[in-house]
Amino acid sequence: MGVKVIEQAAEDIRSMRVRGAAKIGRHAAHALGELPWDGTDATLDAAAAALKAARPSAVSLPNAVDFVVREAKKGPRPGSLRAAAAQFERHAAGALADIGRHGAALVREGSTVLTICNSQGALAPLFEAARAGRRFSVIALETRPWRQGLLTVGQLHKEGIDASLAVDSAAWSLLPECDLVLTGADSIARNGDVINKVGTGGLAVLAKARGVPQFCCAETFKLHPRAATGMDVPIEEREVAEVVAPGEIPEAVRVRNPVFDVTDHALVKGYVTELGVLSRDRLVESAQRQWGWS
Ligand code: RUB
Repeated sequence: MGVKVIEQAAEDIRSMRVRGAAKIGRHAAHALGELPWDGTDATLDAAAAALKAARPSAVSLPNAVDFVVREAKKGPRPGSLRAAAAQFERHAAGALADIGRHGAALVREGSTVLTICNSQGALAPLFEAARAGRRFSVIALETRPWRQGLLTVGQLHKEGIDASLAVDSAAWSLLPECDLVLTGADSIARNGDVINKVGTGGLAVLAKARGVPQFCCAETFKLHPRAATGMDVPIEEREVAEVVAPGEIPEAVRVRNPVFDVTDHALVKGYVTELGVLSRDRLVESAQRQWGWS
């Protein structure tokens, strides 16, 4: 049973039944909290390693796991594990609410916001601005191949926000109608480069060329303590079947399916975090202080 709860959580993350960087961090933390721990380092370290191996690009996963393991080992065993997991989960929920609060000021009355993929971090300011009574529109890019944009428009519609869906390649044509781009992050390197759903980096280039500011909305536990630049973060490449059905193209043709990309920090106007809307220097410094990284 002990290992089963970890194996199930790892499979949920690998299969994308649970997806989105913050959610996978929270899911892993929760699973650790459920582990009937015998109090030994070896059991906890094995569970942590299994969870961390589930997906490679979102540092929220190892950051969440490492936090829970570190705190659990400090406390009275084995009860400290559940408490550490709950602490991370509480922090993550609070951080998302704070991102909403800080980011809402960027969403102006009558404006149009473009977003990509399905990021709870990017949605939080939109929900908060709508709750404050502001009216605005959101365009969500479809986000091939998983089409997470459909989830985004569904969530926006439920909150009463005017939402449109567009294919990814329409970004250039639609950006002149937009005032702001909000994206999430799976990881943020120490130089401020953002690793997020594939298409985000190209969108940033287009937004810059169109003069539309792009902000990255992310909890500080998305900062990658070991990545100097975005190039140090492994980019997950997933199965062919996510892109084409069997028989749709000749078998000899290779299919590439990198699911994240790197946005150059120079293209990011600011980072909307639980600590406020930060410049990249403040982001790194604040995240290091918050999580005790050197
Ligand atoms: C999701 C994705 C999201 C970030 C941030 O990719 O790239 O933009 O994870 O999400 P996938 P959040 O669908 O492959 O997991 O702000 O919810 O943490």
